[in-house]
Amino acid sequence: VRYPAREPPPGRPGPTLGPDFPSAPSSPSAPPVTGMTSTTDQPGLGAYDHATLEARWQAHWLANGTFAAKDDLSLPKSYVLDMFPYPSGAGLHVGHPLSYTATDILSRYRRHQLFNVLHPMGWDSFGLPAEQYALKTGVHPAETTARNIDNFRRQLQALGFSYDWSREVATSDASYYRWTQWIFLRLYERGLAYEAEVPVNWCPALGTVLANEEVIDGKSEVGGHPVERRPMRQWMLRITEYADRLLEGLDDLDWPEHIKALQRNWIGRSFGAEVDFRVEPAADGTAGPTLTVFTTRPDTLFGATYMVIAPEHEAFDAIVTAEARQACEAYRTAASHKSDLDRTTSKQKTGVFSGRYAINPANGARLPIWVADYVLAGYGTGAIMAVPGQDERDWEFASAFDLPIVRTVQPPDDWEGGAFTGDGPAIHSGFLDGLEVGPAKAKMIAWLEAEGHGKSAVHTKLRDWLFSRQRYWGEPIPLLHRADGSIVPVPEDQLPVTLPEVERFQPSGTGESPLAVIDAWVNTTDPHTGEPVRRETNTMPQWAGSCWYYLRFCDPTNDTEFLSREKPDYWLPVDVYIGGAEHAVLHLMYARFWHKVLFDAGLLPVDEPFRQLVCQGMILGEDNEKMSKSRGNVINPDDMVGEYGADAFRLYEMFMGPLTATKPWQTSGLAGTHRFLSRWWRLYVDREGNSAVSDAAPGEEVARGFHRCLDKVGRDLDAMSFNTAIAAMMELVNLLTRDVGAMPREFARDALIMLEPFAPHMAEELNAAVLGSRVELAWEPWPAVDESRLVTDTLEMAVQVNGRVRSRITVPADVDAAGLEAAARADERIAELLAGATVKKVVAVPGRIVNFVVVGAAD
Ligand code: ANZ
Repeated sequence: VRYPAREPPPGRPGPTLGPDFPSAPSSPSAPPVTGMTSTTDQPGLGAYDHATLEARWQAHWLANGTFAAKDDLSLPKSYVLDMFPYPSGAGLHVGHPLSYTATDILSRYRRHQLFNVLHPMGWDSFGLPAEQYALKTGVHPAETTARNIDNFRRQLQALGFSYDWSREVATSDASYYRWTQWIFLRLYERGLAYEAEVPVNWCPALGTVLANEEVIDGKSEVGGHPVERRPMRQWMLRITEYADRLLEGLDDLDWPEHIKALQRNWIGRSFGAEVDFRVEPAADGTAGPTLTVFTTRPDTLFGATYMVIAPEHEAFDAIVTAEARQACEAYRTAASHKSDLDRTTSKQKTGVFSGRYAINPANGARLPIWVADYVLAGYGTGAIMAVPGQDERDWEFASAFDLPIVRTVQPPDDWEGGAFTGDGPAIHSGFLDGLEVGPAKAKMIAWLEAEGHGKSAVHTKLRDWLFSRQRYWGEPIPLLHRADGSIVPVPEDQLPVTLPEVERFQPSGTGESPLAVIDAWVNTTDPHTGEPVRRETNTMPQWAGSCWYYLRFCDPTNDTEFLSREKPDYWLPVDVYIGGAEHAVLHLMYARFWHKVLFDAGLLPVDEPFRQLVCQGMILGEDNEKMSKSRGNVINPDDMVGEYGADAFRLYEMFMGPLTATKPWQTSGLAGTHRFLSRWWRLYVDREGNSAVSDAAPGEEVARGFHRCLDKVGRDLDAMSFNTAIAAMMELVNLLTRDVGAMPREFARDALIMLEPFAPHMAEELNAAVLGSRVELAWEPWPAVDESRLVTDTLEMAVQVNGRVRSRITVPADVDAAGLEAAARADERIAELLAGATVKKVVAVPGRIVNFVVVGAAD
């Protein structure tokens, strides 16, 4: 028995089905069960009528709160979470229900395993589109958002998802963002929120700051106006302080390796050295500054042939000569129009000579210093030693500007390429010559430190998180600015700081948030002194609300604390989190960061939020292309559910292929799962609309078929292999249809429990209407597998010792070599023969031969 039957959780409702539910037809003459068409003969009295029965069960589940998680915190728990959606105006597309069906099946399965399941849903409802729509139409974002949420909820409910709707939250509700603001204050008081001047995307023509996604090729998405980078006062979150913890925490998580790799990459910790270069004195004799570079390849120092500073480097003025100034400044302005991504990915290297030289500490060579934008101000020290022999970017630059190239690592003989970035012995490198890269690095670092020219260093790519937005539709940052420039947090008992009701969402024109011009909101009094203060007018990014929604689901209606103590102790961590790989970096990183901060503040029991992560694949259009309005290949789930039913739709989405695979939609496949369900129905209901369940004892083949299927479905659910589980149920239906043409009563109810996670409406309907059960299946225990029925066919084999047959054994037909040898050794007669002998060799080929070659065998 794979699933020990447990007592049902205490406090479970007893029989729950009301009088509006069909009862069992007691005999073939009983009136036909409802939910079936009964007026015509075609498609047949008692045909599967998905629309009626799905609507009835959905209404029942909602009215009864069937899937509400229990408050009994002594039960074993399972927290199954979806990435909650942004409620867009377009409604659900078929990609959403892919992961939602997977989590729903898991949740239902876990309930059958008698876990107390938390399966919640909510809305990531702050965000740009609602605000952009408001700008165009004047409709308040709150209004559009509420409408979209209603539509999303309706669509999800029409798919029969077993969410605990009593826990629904929306990040744009003041009752929710009150606590988002409260968490911000925790970050602020821990010194993790600070103000800084940071470049933003400023569009002079629109008079507003744009989000990265509103900038396309350096122009505003709306109107195509030029966008420039301009420093503005911003709130930052010090995520870099958590870089090490965010890296280390990954090791123990049950997450896809490629997602972990993306996170590691994003954090980007590099080991190397900082090297100091003396810049030659200026023409007038003033001493030159010291230029410090960060390099991951200190072993290549002898190959440095020029240097580069980022255009924004702080020593720009001290280095650039009078003659070069004009060209360098023009270059710097041009660079301010480019994004970091453009700067680092462009193959076309650009730059301007600064007019100055620095001295290579290893060999005294004079290195020209260039200003070039492929070096970023925000990484390392903002300056590099360029080693074109070993670095591709430097090779491209040196080739473009005719700078010398010296190889300091010996490439293989057949090497024809440019920069050689691989391993090999050092050459042209003085005291490093002959050493491989690793030892050469170590030796160079020791030399730099001994000579006072540098030190070993670690740098991290991760930058602090730019946390403020100049937007209306977001959480106001709960801080107050005093006239003297100091900042006071809004006292906790004055949270939430709600958004003011306004009619206009136009940008302020100054780059500040639209909130900045609402004087009645901005001007308020200091809670401590009563003096006038100004509210912070920046709002939080959309990421803020999604950083902690999974926490709020543990205790969603608590209005005295962000969470009680015992609820997160019980529910955390999330056991399974399913969502799109597009969130691999930002959302998952930010949520982990907040989680760790709250953990450090003693507010949470565990320091990682999501134990297991699964990323679903993408659903393409029938033409194998990404679904998009412009291609006209978008499938609307409402249409599909209307025609084939929610159960068939759910089955199809899971049957398309492995959850994590990308696969094309095919409506014909949906027709196929609908046909499968109709055949399943026919095993319970005959063409007259009466029960088809057979009281005859099932034959051995049928019994084996059922238990094998049940066993496989359980194993596949454990492995989230939904498509193969469905395939097994299809085989079972084939077997039953062929052999019996009916469902044997012995398995009738268990088969419905097995089907319920996948096609819950039909399973519940057949249980109530045909089997006459007054207890719904939702929380019933998963049926026990009869192991004795799992044994596959057997095989009789002769066992030889030194080539003579000595015994015969019976083994499972699918035995492997090791199993075969073990079975042979376990045979009494063989064991006796081997006892006094030394086995020299064993030949074991299942189905062919098993022979022990021994010396000193007793006969
Ligand atoms: C010399 C060198 C020789 C380098 C060589 C690489 C290979 P990661 O691994 O990504 O950390 N670098 C340092 N600061 C930079 C900046 N602000 N903008 C652009 N590039 C910068 O990369 C570290 C390497 O990237 C550093 O090591 C430096 O080039 C460059 F054969 O120094 B290297």
